[in-house]
Amino acid sequence: MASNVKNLSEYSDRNTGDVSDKTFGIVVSEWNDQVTGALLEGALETLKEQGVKKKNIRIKYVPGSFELPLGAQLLAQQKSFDAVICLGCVIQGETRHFDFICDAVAQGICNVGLKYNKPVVFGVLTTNTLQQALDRAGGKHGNKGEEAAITAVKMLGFNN
Ligand code: DLZ
Repeated sequence: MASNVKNLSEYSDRNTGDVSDKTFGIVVSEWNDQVTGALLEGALETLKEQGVKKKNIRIKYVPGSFELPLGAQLLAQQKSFDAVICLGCVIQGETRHFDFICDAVAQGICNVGLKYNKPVVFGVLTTNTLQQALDRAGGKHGNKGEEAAITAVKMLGFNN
């Protein structure tokens, strides 16, 4: 999955319109909260930079990434949210649990977006080690929470 473009937050300004009146739900997994807390910080900082008002952002927590799709659905079904951002971190262990969680979460989040016709962003790190996750949550590989936020902003501008 590697590419020359490493950070979505450095993508073009295409589709980044005025989101100052848009509303965002953010669902955060409590599992690996050192990482997901950093992803949340990155997402919030980016939304602020894009002009999103604090009162237009609602943060909800779920126990683990497996619960992100349901959390996302509970927000997405509300007309009051224009976009939902899901933040999680699944780290490979000794069993196949990782594969089941990652597959279910990716598919589940995708389904919510398609069902409700609104951006539901997959801001979930799926790494082999905690260090790889930290590297992507404000470390040497940037902050994927920022990228999740900019993805939501760009998708809101899709029809413009
Ligand atoms: C159980 C579990 C394990 C082993 N690992 C992770 C993980 O690395 N990241 C994560 O977000 N959640 C993990 N979980 C919890 C599951 O996502 C879920 O909360 C439980 O299986 C209960 O449904």
